[in-house]
Amino acid sequence: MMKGQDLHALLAEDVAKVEGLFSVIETLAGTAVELWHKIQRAPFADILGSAQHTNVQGEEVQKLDELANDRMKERLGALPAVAAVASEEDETAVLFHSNGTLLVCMDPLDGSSNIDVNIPIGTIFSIRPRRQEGPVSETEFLRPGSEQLAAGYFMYGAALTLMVTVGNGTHILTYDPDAGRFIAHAVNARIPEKGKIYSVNEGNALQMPEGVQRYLQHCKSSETLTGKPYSLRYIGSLIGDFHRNFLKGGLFLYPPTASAPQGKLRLLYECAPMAMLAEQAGGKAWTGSGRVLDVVPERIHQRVPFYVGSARMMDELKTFIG
Ligand code: AHM
Ligand code: MG
Repeated sequence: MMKGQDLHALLAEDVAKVEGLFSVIETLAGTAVELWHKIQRAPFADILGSAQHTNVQGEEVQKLDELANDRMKERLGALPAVAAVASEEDETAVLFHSNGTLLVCMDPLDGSSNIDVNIPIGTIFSIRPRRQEGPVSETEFLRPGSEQLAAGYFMYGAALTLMVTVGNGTHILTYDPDAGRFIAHAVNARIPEKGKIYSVNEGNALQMPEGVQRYLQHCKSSETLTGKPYSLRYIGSLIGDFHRNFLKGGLFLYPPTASAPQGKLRLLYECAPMAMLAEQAGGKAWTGSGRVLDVVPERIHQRVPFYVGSARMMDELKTFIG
């Protein structure tokens, strides 16, 4: 694996072990390029704004949420390897091929509230193996994130970035529009052991557990790992917040709150993929009571409290809420 390689060359050796795996990653990438182009033209193409209904989670669906979900499912469903897709936008898993061997979880367009303001949004994905043959059912998704074969996200920002792991390191690629390919520029990327950023919706602080509130006070003190107050950075787009912290070092928190006792973020297609990317880069991901990748989901849209980022900052957090 080397800098400058395209997606296929970069992952070829690792994906060869699992039939159909690369076809899924390649299809996600092709659809992401299509969506990125659409997003750049969104203001003229009548795809900004609300679709005028709510999803299964009671959240307002944006037109781009729908477009991303439909295109991803159309293209994934055409692959024989894909048995089923669990999407944030669909109440139940969409079942495709009973001979398929792979399950895909996705948040087709994360950060919807930032669509209209041109702040990075993205697609998060997780690919899991099936553990049985024959007719596929939604319960097959209820397995821990430690079983993920691959995870990652596409970030639709000024550039189209892909962060991906297939269980052998985390890699960062950027789409080169001239070459029409994703090119690797950070192979086996590492999250700095510590940084100076904490990211949280601090407006909810008074609703958070007491230990988290004490940690947030600590972040503002000179007792931190840097000996100075940390900087608060939060844009409310998980991919953007995670990506910045991954590169610079930092900790992202979405704790439980009085109104959302399990936090807001969903295990299968938000937390577990981010946790795998972080762990593969030397970072840590925690629910407040255990490793994110060990949680066995009970429902496909299950939420978990989520803490992810630099290893030493996570250890520091654990002294407050462990
Ligand atoms: P979405 O999937 O409906 O877009 O919601 C997920 C987003 C994340 O990207 C982000 O981390 C979080 O919601 C922000 O939530 P809040 O506005 O409560 O801070
Ligand atoms: Mg989301």
